[in-house]
Amino acid sequence: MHPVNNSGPVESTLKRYLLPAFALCLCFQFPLQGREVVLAEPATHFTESLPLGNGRLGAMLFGGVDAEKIVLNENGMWSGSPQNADRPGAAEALPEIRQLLLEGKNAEAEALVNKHFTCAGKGSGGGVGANVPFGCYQTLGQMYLEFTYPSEAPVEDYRRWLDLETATAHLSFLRDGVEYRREGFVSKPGEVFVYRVTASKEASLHFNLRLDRQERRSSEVHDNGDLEMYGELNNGWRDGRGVRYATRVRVAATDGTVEIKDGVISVSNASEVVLHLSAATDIKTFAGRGVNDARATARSDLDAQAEATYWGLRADHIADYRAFFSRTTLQLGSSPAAAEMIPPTTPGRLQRFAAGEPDPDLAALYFDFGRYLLISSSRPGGLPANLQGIWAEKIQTPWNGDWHLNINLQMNYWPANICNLEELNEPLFALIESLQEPGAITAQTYYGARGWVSFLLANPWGFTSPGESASWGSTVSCSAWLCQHLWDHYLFTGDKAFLERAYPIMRGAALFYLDMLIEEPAHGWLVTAPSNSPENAFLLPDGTKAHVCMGPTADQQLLRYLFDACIEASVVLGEDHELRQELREKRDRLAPTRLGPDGRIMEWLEPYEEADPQHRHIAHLWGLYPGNEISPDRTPALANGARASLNGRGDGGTGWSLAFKLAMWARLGDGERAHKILTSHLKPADQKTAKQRWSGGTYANLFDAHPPFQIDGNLGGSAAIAEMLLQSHLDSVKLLPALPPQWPDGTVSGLRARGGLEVSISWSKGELTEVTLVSEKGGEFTLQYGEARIPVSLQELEQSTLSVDDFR
Ligand code: FUC
Repeated sequence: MHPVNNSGPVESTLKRYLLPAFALCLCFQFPLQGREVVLAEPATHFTESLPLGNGRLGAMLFGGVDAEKIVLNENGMWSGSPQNADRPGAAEALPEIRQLLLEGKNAEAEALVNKHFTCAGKGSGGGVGANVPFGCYQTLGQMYLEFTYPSEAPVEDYRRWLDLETATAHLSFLRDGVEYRREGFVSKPGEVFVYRVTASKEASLHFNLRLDRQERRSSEVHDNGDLEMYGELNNGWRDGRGVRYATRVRVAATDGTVEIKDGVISVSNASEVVLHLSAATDIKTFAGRGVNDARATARSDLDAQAEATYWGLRADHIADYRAFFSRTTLQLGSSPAAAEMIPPTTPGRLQRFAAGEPDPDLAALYFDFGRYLLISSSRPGGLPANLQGIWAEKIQTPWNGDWHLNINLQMNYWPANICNLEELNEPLFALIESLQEPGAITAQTYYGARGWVSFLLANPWGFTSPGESASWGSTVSCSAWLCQHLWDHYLFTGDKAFLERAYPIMRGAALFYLDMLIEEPAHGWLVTAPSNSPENAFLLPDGTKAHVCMGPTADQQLLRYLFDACIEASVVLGEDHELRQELREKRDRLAPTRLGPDGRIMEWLEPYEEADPQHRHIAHLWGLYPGNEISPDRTPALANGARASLNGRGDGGTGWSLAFKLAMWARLGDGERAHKILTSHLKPADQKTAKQRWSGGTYANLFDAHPPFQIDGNLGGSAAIAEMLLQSHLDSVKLLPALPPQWPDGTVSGLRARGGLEVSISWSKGELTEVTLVSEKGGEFTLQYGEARIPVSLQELEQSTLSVDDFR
């Protein structure tokens, strides 16, 4: 065993503080960069607003001087309702579909899938489902504050910023010598949005406040001065009676005069106003939480804070938030571009970075912004972060703001474990759990199979049926992909109690695939059928375009992972001896990942030509990331194939596609190429011109552009940056596996590696200087830096520091 500098066990209560403290020491080496998203103008669009959230309740602040618009969100704002969308008798079509596939008649098979093997009813409504039973995640509404000022003098020193260290949004400006300030946060402990407006001179604040929503709203002014807006969303059926919501705002403190008339709260002659806003819906979350009476809850949430002071609420909020945020820090050195700019606005930095000016700290800011977004949009007991997290400005959110299961939802949760935010997985796990029951009916109806399955679309109403079009809705491996998160969480945490909960879900998913696999004639391999390779089309030898196929590579990799995971889990838990044999036998017969004649990874069982060679989806490289069957270390030929595939697909793409490519280049150990993709990922996206193009980029407020805004690219981006610094998907903990030359000096603290390790690394001139490990449960680990591998043995809660010399 290599000698290491063990500093002995640490108290578990101290553990959470130890690594941030370590990081703080290193900040003397690298001056701490502010963690702020900064803008110098009011927002004209929500992609310039400052988003706040406590996982459930959200707000986006626009910062207008005369009119402040705050878009409100609550993550239960879902139209739609439960429905049975499984197509009766679908299984009768299965033999013919399969026969056509076996005969190579994919286009004919696809026609049958479209006719008999899609969902019944309107499905997602073509992604525009606000008024069909599938439903749509939608905005709660808007709060407007319309100000009048004692002076019309010009506005000076306007600045607004989102402080990621405290999850607070700020705005300040001067007018006629008076300093006006606004500050807001959404408190998890207090379950309210708190907004404070001040002026440095007495009696200078005057505004009217109102609530609004595009549809389905009623308002009421209450005797105690509260303003309430409430309503009922469309359930998608004739009676239209769906989720009920309410939001309520109260002037909690002011030294001014408050009047309420005609649905408007008027505040005048104040120097300080504190507002509290609550919101509730009567939806039930997958964790079984929810309220029966949204209006009563909105009121009681405000009443519960009646005695709370602004500073008390603020302190509790910051403590709650920092318990997550401060677990990890990343410093990538100073940023000349940022330092020169006064004020250093975020859109300005994005522009200068795109123009080629180095700004390593921008990557660190982006990394932190993703962690911020996950903490603010996914909390235990709530619903999972959707396509826009919790932030939606319209009734009809793009793609219904739902949970897409062929990359998007999973990508949202990529940072959870590696970025030390493991509890935030809980809403995802609760969703997966909830899919078993409806998914078992889907499995039976379409395949006559045991177990459960879910296809691409998920909503709060238990939708597990295929989508309404074969081209995207027939991917059959989405539930396997979900299960990867269960097993990987166990690998990260070693939490056996969690595995006991997760294994039956994984097992149910595996049973479905065990029953539905068929043998393909050319090699006798077992393959899924029918399915497709996420959203890509291929050309048949006669030039016909088709999507539906058997055994797309993505499915095969996902099933191999799932079967392996179930085999291992059943060993850990000492269960299912017989099933394990069946899994082993069928696992070994799954079609392997292969190289095509052109040296790329084959996306399909046949070396078809892609209809769109630069298609954004790259799930046939899933085995490289987030899976682990392709790696430069163990399968160098396949890794070369993956490289060729990525080169073929090109370095462009939608936001999430760029994040995916970033993670893949990190896994290929190519820091320089990863940095190139990151540069594309961070290129400024223009709300006005980029709308129709699928070109990726980053908006002024750092929201990821698909376009439109889609949060997966943010969250996947953070995970991929972490993956450039630390990897643990094979048999070692790899330090700085894809460090780009643009980040010569830096520190990262509190990342997590599989096996319950917390890892902090510092480096200088592109070389590791020190690594500190804290082991949660103890164990044997192999640390790898470059080619050097050293074994490390740690006791429970033991901390150990190694220097670069230990690797020489
Ligand atoms: C899938 C992707 C799109 C988009 C949508 C929400 O359909 O192919 O790019 O991310 O989900």
